Amino acid sequence: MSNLLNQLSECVEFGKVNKAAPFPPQMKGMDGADEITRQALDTGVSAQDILTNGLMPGMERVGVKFRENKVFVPQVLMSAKAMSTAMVHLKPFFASGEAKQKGTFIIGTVLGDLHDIGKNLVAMMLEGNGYKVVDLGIDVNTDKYLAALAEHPDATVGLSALLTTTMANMERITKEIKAASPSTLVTVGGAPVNNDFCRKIGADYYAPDPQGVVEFLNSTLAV
Ligand code: B1M
Repeated sequence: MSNLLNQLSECVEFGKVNKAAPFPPQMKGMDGADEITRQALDTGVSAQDILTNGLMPGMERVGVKFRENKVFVPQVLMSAKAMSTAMVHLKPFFASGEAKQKGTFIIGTVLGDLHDIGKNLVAMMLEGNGYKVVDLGIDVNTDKYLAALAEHPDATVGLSALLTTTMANMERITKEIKAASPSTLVTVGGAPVNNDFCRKIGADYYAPDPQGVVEFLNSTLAV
């Protein structure tokens, strides 16, 4: 069983989606996340075990390598694809409550901002690390965040901004979320954002990269 989980970690780490996938070249012809997840379920490994001890360690290694500039956006996207291919098989178990997720994270790119590549990476990395992600997309106003919070009151909220001009919206949305729901943790990120700005606008945490968000949530929320 641990052999299958190790193989699965490697599929996520190196972005091996399925047997037919030519990427990465060194794993050509080998089973990928798709086949190995099915084999693991067929041999009785629980969805929880597959997520916690197979997929998540692989995604964590990718997050660290990405932070250290040892891999780049395309590799992370392939890892996320391998991860989501595996998750298709696991979702029915999570939906049934048989397997637990670590917490819920609501994420969106703020009003006026259409950049979503970084936001998507954060979302993928969190899913890969066992969190339920509610992705509100781009150009997200306060009402949408608050509507999502009404559905998921214990969630942490993440705001992404890539434009200096939309940092003002990040500030306004953070303040409006905090006014409506003072106990909600708000994390912020994106190229023009930094720790000083985070403090100035009253957000709780600034993460420079997806792994930073994962580590923050692991240290504050994880059960
Ligand atoms: Co735009 N754009 N863009 N753009 N774009 C930038 C951001 C810009 C720096 C380019 C430049 O001029 N050099 C510049 C902003 C300048 C500024 O504000 N100071 C810019 C501009 C000006 C514009 C337009 C205004 C251009 C125009 O129309 N005149 C326009 C604005 C549209 C709008 O949003 N309203 C625009 C449009 C676009 C495209 C649509 C063409 C496209 C976006 C496509 C898409 O996202 N689907 C685009 C792109 C691709 C870029 C660049 C080239 C790349 C951005 C990117 O995806 N980077 C960018 C220049 C550059 O960065 N080289 C640029 C890769 C991504 C992985 O990084 O998003 O930083 P990033 O995410 C990182 C971290 O920031 C962090 O994690 C990620 C991984 O490390 N992170 C978080 C992000 N969100 C986080 C949230 C967190 C934590 C971490 O917690 C919640």
